[in-house]
Amino acid sequence: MPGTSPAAPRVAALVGPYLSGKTTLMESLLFTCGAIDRRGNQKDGNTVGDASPEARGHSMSVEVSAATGEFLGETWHFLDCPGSVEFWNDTQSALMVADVAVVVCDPEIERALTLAPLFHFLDEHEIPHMVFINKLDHTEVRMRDLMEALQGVSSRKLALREVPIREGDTISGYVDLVSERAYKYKEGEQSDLISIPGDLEDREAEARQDLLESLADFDDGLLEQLLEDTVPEKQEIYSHLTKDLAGDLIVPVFLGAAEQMNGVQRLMKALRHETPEPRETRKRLGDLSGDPLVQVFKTYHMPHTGKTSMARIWDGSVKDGMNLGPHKISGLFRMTGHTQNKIPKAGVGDIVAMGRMDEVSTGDLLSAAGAVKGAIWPSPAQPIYSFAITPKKREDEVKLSAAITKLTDEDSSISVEHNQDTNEMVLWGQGEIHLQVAAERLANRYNVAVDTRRPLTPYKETIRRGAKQHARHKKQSGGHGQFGDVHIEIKPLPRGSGFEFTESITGGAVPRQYIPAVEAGIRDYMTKGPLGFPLVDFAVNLYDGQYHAVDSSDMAFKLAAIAGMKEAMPSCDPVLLEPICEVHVYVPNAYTAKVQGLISKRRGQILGFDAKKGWPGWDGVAAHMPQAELHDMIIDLRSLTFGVGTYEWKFDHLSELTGRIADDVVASRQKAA
Ligand SMILES: Nc1nc2c(ncn2[C@@H]2O[C@H](COP(=O)(O)OP(=O)(O)O)[C@@H](O)[C@H]2O)c(=O)[nH]1
Ligand SMILES: [Mg+2]
Repeated sequence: MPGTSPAAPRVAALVGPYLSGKTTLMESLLFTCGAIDRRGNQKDGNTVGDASPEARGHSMSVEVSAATGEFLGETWHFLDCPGSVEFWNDTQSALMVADVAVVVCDPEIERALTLAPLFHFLDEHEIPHMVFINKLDHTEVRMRDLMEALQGVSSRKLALREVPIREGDTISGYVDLVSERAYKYKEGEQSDLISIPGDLEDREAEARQDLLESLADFDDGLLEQLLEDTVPEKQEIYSHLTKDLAGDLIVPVFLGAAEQMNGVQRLMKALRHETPEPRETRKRLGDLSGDPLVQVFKTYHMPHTGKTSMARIWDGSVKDGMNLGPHKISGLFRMTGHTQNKIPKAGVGDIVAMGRMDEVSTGDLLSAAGAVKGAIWPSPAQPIYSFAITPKKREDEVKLSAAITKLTDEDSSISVEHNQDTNEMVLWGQGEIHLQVAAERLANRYNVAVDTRRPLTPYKETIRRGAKQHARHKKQSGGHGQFGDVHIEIKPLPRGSGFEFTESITGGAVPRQYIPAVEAGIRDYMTKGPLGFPLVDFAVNLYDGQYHAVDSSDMAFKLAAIAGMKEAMPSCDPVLLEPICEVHVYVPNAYTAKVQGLISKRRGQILGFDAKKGWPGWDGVAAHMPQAELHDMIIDLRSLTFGVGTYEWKFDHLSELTGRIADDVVASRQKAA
C-alpha cells in the first residue's frame, strides 16, 4: 500500500479530446515530479510529448509519448496519448496497459459529447479513470451544468471532488470535498490553505452530500450511515474512493489549469493515493501468467536503433540481453519522448523499451517461454480514408514496400492495398491527417518520399445486349503463317455472375488444344472493355471456327478471339458499373436526421436505422452508398457530429451508372489513360 512501502511503478495514461491540454498536463506532472526543471510548451515546440517532427509539424500529438517521474519516492510512468480520433489506435493500446486514465477535458458544455467514445471504451474494459477539467483559469461555465453534460456521456457515476472558488470569471482556488479544506492557487507553486469562503459553504455542503451519495450506491454500510445522518470519517471516504475507482464504479472529477499548474499537485496526490497497483491492474489478463510477463503496447521503427517495442512488465523482471522465447532483448531502454536511455533491468509495473525484437507485435504478451496466447487486445478501427501513393523516385519502389511494412507494424489502423483494377497502391487509414502523417513518416523515418492523390474508384463495366461475332486472324508472311478463326456468341449475365466461358464446337471445327487460347484471348480483352474498365457479368460461347493444319497456333487463336471481342463489344450496349457499399453509420441520436441527409446527398439509399447495441442514445443508420461518395464522407460526418460519428463499410454489389456522372467518369478515365 502507498504510505507503507513504496508502491511498484504505476502508469497513468493522459487521454481526452484533441487540444484539451494533455501534453501540457504531462509537462506539469513531470515538473511536479521533478523530472524536468522547466516546463516546455507547445508554442515553443519543446514539450516532452510530441517530440517527433510530424507531431511538431502538425502541433498535435500523433502517437503515444512516455515519460517517467518520481513523486514522494514512487515511480510514475505517464503516457501522453493522441486525442484526435484519427490516432485512436495508439491511445487504446496505451489504455490497455494503464493503471489509471486521466481524462483531460475542456470546460465547454458543447464539447462534452466528444468524450462519449472514450468513456465507452474505458467502461467496456473497466479501466479506472478520473476526469481532469482543464483550462479552468478563465471560465464562466457553471460547474453544475458542465457536470450534467459530462454525466450525459458517461455510463459511470461522475463524482465531483472539488468545488471552484471564483473571482469574476477567474477561478482562484478550490474547496476539496473530502478534506473540506479550501486552497488558493498560486501559479507554478503549491496552493495556499485558506478558510472556506462564507458564500461557498452551502454549495460545498451540497456537493459533498452528492459525493457521499454516489459512494453509497456501492456500499450499504455507507448508505445506512447517510440515512442516519452520520458523517463518515475522512479515512473511510478515501478508502471508498480508492475501491470504487479500482472497480471502475465511479469517476472522480478534479479541476485545474495545466498551464498554470493549478490543481496539478492535487491531481498528483489523488493519483498516488487512489490509483490501483499493477498487480491489481494485471487481473485484466485473467489467469494468464508467465515469468516475466511483459506486454507490448507500442512499436516504433527508428532510423538508427531499429525496431523498438514498448512494453509494460506485469510480472517478474527483464534484463537487457535476455530471451523471451525466441525473441532476444537487444537493448533495454527507458523512453522519455523520443529519447532512449539505456537501463540494465526493470521490474514489475515498469514501462520499458526493448530493442530489436523483430518478430514481436503490439499487443503481444510474452514470457520467458515465448508468446502467451489469449490476452484480450482491442482490434484496430476499420480504415475509412485512403490515398493512392507512388514513390517520388521510381527506384524507391522496393524500399517503399519495406517502409510500409514498418508503418503498419507501428500502427495497425493503417493498411495497404494493391488494387488490381486501378493498378494503384492505396494506403488506408483513419482520416486525412492520419495519412498525411503516415506519408511524412515514410519520408522522415524511412527515407522514402511519396506523392499522394485521391485513389481511383474501381469501376467496372458490363453489357446490356448480346452479339454474335466472327473473327479471323490471318497472316501470310514468308515461311510459317498464322491462322485462327472463331465464331463467338456474347451474352450479358445477371449482376454478380462474373465471367463464363463455354464452347459448343462440333466436328473439331476448332481443335481441342486451341480452345484454352480462345478463352485466354477473351480474358486478356476483359481487363479493359470499350469504356476503359474491367468487364464483368457476361458470357462468351465459342460455337464455331476454322483452323489450318500448319499455320494455326495458340497465339493465332488468342489474337482471333481478341479481335472478335474488340469488334463486337462496342455494339453490346456497354454500361458503367459502380461499386456500392453497405454502410453503417453510428452517431448520437440527436444527429440521426442530419446523417440521413448526408447519406442522401451522397447518392446513398437508406435501408433503415436502429439503436446501436450497447451504446445508449446512439443510432446506427444502414445504407447502400456508392464507393466513390465514401471517399471523403468521414470528413463531413465528423464535422457534423463533433468528431464522434463513425461508420463501417464493406463492398456489397455493382450497380449500373448512367447519365452525366457516368459520362464524366468515362471521360476522365480516358483522359488519364
Ligand atoms: N488557458 C489554458 N490553456 C491551456 C491550458 N492547458 C493547455 N492549454 C493550451 O491548450 C492548447 C492545447 O494543449 P495541448 O497540451 O497541446 O493539448 P493536447 O492536444 O490535449 O495535448 C495549447 O495551446 C495549450 O497552451 C490551461 O490550463 N489553460
Ligand atoms: Mg497532445
